Order: sequence, then structure tokens, then C-alpha cells
Amino acid sequence: MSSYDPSGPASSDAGLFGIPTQLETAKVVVIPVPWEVTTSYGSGASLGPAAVRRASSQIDLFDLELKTSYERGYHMLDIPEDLRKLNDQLKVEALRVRAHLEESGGEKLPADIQKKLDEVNRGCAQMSDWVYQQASQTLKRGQIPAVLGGDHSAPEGNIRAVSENYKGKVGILHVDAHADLRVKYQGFERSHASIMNNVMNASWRPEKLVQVAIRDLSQEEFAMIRERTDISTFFDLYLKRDGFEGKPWAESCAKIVEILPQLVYVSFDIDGLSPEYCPNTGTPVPGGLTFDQANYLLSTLVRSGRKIVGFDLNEVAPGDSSEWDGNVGARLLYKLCGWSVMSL
Ligand SMILES: [Mn+2]
Repeated sequence: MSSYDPSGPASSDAGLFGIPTQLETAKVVVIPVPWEVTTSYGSGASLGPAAVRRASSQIDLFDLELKTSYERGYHMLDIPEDLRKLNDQLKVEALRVRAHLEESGGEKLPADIQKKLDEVNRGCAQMSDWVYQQASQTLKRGQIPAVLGGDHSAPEGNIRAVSENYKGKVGILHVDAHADLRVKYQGFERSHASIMNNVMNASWRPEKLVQVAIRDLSQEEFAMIRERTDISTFFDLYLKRDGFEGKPWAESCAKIVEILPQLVYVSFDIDGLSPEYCPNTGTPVPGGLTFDQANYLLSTLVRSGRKIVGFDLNEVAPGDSSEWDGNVGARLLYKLCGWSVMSL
């Protein structure tokens, strides 16, 4: 640490953002989750944590609005090798289950397929428990737990730990192209497409879910949004229409932030951004926020006096030939870390 020069060139093995940190003294603990077992379309999210970490050393630490917040310490745990192996193994099983469902049209599963499905569901629960343990320990140390996925099923244990820690007196700011309110998607109990359904129906559920940039959802998910008073969705369509008709983004952000409680957990799916920022993410959808709109929303949240008590960033998938997805992911992670410590 004594020879560390924050303005100098960073070594990619020094630590997240090229900063040497220690677990005990960091304010933010980043929990990497190399997981994409239930990914339904493009793959690669399990490689997200490694790609973000690799690209993170390119970032200039000084930031006009975050100043030197990084001095509070953003420590990333080692990528859990056993979880990565379990992911690789279960992904194959999940593919077989899905292939069978597509062929058969979803009738009663034969015993061998049902066995695979049970195995996948058990593995996903195991992953979630591991994340919950890590996040709980982080909260006990007085630090902010941050999950770096992985697909969007990765942070369930983190949201649970945070919500329990604050007795449910927390709201989720959920930025995503998808509503993620599906019930047991494709037979998988912990699908990336069900995360917010699982969260908002759990005994430990947060008091509020506020969704932003949503532009891909089923009729059932839409019905759930209409029905539940603790779910508010700012659809991409209407946010954009307001913008086209002259409403400042600042005003939209103020309206989004206003309905959140004092303590906020941010769940950020990279595909909430426009796909040019994340061309290799699993389920890209045209439309979405610019990087600057997303960052401005976070700044509005923090300027309102609300506190970010936990967060996640998911669905970053590296391309074969470019570092772009990892680069954007690292910069968004940097902003999330910075805004969360600034909000304390
Ligand atoms: Mn999504």
C-alpha cells in the first residue's frame, strides 16, 4: 500500500480498479458470482466478474463527481472456483431440461428429466445460500455488500441479507430491460427472469420495488405490476415519450426517486442500458438508458439524501474480441461503488 500511486498505471492483478485493498478495511465488498445456469438465450454472464475485474484497472480513479471516494475501499472477493464449476456442470443439465420442454410442450416431465430439473433447482439454491452468507458477513462488518453477476438470479441472497438486516424497510431501485417478475420460468425456481417475483413474494421482502427502463415483459407480469401497490414500474416507452415531448430527465429522475424509501438497494441489469453499451449481454433489447442517464438517476438518488445500503450489477457478458462490455460494466460498477459510499 505504501508504494501505491493512485494516478499511476494500474496493474490488473493489483485488485479491483487496480487498487490494493484489504477485506477488513474496505467499505464496499464486491461478491463475484460466476453463474448463468438458467440463462435462456445468449451466454457469457458467468464470465462477467472476470471481465469486469480485468477491465477495471483501466479506469482513472479520480472522478469529477465521486472525487476520491475510492479511498474508502472497494474490495472484490476471489471468484469462487467451486461455484464456477457447479455452474458449468448444471448449465449442461439445464440445457437438457429446456430442450425437453421445447420438444414436449411442457407436459409432465419423465423421471430422468425431472431429476435433472431438481438438481438444477438445488444447485441454484446452493448458490443463493452462499451469496446470502457472504452478504450477511459483510453487513455484520458494517460494510456495503455488492454482488457482481452472473445472471440476474445471482443477487437474490444479497437482497435477502440486506432486506433482513433492515427489517424490510428498504426499497429496490431496479434498472432492467425486463420486468423479471415471471413465476418459475421454464420450470426453474430461481431463474434470472423470476428474480423480482421471488423477491417480492418472499417472507423477507422489501417494502417497495421501483423498476426503470422496462421494455420487455409478459401480460402476466404486466398484470402483477397493476395489481401490486408495492411495485411501481417506469416503462422505457413512457420515460422516452416524456423526454421527446420536452420533459427534462431531471424531472423523471425526481419522480422515480421520490417514491423510494430512505434506504435503497440498487439492482442493476446491464441490459437496462441501451444495447450499444452491452452488445454481448444475454437478452439485449433495443431502447433503454444511456450510461449518463443511469448515472444521473443514481446521482439524483444520492442527492435526495437516500442511502444505498447494497447493490448488484448483472448480466455483463464479455465478447470474444473486445473489452467493451467489461469496460462499460467496470465503469458502471465504479459509479455504483462511489455513489453508495457517498450516500452514507
Ligand atoms: Mn434483463
